[in-house]
Amino acid sequence: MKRLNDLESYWMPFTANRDFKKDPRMVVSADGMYYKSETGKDILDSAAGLWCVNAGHNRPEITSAISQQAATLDFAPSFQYGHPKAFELASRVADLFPKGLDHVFFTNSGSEAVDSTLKIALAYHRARGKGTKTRLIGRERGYHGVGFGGISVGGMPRNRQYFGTLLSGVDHISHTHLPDKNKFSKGSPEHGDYLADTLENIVALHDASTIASVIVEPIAGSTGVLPPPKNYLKRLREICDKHDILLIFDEVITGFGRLGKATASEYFGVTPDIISCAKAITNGIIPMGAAVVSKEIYDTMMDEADMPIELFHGYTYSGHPIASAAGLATLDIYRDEDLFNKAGKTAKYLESVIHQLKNDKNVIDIRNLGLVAAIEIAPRPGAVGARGYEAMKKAWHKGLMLRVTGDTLAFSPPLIAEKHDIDKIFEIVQSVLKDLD
Ligand code: PXG
Repeated sequence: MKRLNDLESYWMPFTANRDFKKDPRMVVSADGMYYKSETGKDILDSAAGLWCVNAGHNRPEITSAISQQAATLDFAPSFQYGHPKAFELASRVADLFPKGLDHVFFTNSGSEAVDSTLKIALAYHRARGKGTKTRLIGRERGYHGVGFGGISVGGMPRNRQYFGTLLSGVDHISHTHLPDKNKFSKGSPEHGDYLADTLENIVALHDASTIASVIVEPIAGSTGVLPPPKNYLKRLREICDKHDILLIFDEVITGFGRLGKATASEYFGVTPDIISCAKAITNGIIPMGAAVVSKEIYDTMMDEADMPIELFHGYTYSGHPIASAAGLATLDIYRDEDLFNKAGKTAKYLESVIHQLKNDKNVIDIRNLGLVAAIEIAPRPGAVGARGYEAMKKAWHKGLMLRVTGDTLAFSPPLIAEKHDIDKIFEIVQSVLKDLD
């Protein structure tokens, strides 16, 4: 007979299930910069949960907005009916995002946001009489969630290789990781802007008349924190303009302050045609994502697409009332506490602290931009990822929640982090590195 709650029933996502269940890392509460483990231990959060709790944990403003909303309007059908908070949140997001990106399509996750951007790109070209523009271009080492659209344009082999033939008509530009030239760069590396030109090769191969869009993360996160080379994104924008290709920035990680501005687009001064976002839009408290599109795209769809429904796409929970209430309360906190600017300042401190680990055991590269940073450690011969995985487990036992991807330790602390929190994170990391063979 099955025992209740023996940990077996839950199939955990992107997790070594068998190993976890032998020695679970279970959290039961959270406040500010800290989680509390099942055994009552404080666990410092160096990852804002999974890059989403930007205002820190347990914000009473958000929890009370949620409970009030739940008691007032628990659910509203998202198709053909509306409720005010979704409209209000859309206006607030449009206001924060770059000028010209002013229409918001709500989803429930980053993966759905990404797939929505791709579908909108295709529908837009078709609506404007350019229905041959159907190819979707991504980038090697890109992470765009786990939907079939996202893994097709994504470029992380293990996220693709088990899942069949994926979408057809997809191609990838080159990744931007040049460790030989750019090792231990602070911020955007010097070398590699020319890699944007690999889009020209793809245009030469397929012809621009068949290409709908290019999607990139402004700074690649899950693949190991790869800030874009200086001038790279501008160059990519120029090539897209030249060939009438939509540029999509996947800002699921960078949206809402991670680089010290509302968006990475604003930080880099490069405006795409569509942005996907999620995570910190509600401070991670409740699932929500969005595709934020240009006026040109929205107006074209309104004027040229089918009547009366212009886009045959949407989710039961698009713009859910409780997520919308959480989003509004979250954006109030970001504004009232000036958290994006605070993050920009803390980023400088983080940069100075993390690069002091340059000569620590096994460290082969350090990368950072905004409140995103990474330490890459040498893989064990024949066991890529093993050392990183052990680092994560050791960090847990020393009171630190640490994200690892392969042998890269990735840091994305909540934007409320103070200098002493950054110091503590890297004290623990240093002691973990010492203990790793
Ligand atoms: N795009 C990007 C750029 C992401 O980083 C997604 C899409 C998908 O979002 P959802 O909400 O469907 O998971 C993401 C998600 C990590 C890590 O530590 C990163 C993500 C998720 C979980 C872990 O690298 N990013």
